[in-house]
Amino acid sequence: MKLTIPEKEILNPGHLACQGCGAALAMRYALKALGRKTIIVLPACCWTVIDGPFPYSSAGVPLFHTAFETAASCGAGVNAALEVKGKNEVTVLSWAGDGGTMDIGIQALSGAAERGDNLIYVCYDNEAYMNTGIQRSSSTPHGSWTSTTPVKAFKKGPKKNMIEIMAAHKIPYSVSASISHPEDFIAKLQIAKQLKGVKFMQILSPCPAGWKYPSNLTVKIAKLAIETCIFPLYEVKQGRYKVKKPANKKPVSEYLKLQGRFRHLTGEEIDEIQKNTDQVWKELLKKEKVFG
Ligand SMILES: Cc1ncc(C[n+]2csc(CCOP(=O)(O)OP(=O)(O)O)c2C)c(N)n1
Ligand code: SF4
Repeated sequence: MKLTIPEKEILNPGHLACQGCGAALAMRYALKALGRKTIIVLPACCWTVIDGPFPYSSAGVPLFHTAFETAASCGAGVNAALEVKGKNEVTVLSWAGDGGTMDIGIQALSGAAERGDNLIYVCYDNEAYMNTGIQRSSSTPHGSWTSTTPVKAFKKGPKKNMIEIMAAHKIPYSVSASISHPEDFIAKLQIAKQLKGVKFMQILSPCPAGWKYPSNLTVKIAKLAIETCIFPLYEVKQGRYKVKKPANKKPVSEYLKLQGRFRHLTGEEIDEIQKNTDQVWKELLKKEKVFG
């Protein structure tokens, strides 16, 4: 059988992620897309642990551990140093969780985008601060349990829309991706590699520990997120929108019911989530029509 993604493995076995970790799969695919001439800049997050202790790094490429809020500025600095040395063939990949991106790292990321620094920034989105015990982030979706939004006071309000925030900076490429769609993910990173400036990508990375589901369901859940349009797959390239439409749009309940973090939701609350999802989806399709 011919593989549809690069065969070569760069991420080594023996990493320290939980079984079924979407973020580990995301990195495996990212390295297949970008190749060995990559330097990863990593702030505090689950991936700080996943890579393993020196000298047993699993990433298979140089990896710079930096402070929580500095993934973008540190990536920009590494890239500037590479440019001075004339090493233009090396890709800098800032790789951070949703907490390190949408909350604590947003200032550095906005600054890098405004300056036009050259880097690929991937936010692996597991929708909470997983590394320190499943605290809510601004990417936690409405209705979700977390350790800081317990069942009676579950997370209220939508996820922060980081793709639109980054697109508003007029960067060349702001996109979503999913570990359930590796060809799409890899193709998007290969496009990002060719463009100058900050290229932003948010990849949905299900987390069995934090989302409370059996570890064999990771890919299924990621796929359902796309099929229900609760996490739309789309790109904004040079201001132009392109949206992937599922063949059969499924009800959000199919996505929610597999995850313990949504177990407390009533039928009415699920209907509300469905209504909001449909509204956001409609708005996105409208943007594609006008700016496609
Ligand atoms: C300034 C600062 N505050 C808090 C911490 C503690 N800390 C380390 S990892 C982490 C959670 C990271 O969450 P996220 O970025 O979403 O990545 P994930 O753990 O989900 O992979 C926190 C709060 C820190 N290292 N630095
Ligand atoms: S807590 Fe979640 S994101 Fe972190 S390593 Fe485990 S499965 Fe992956």
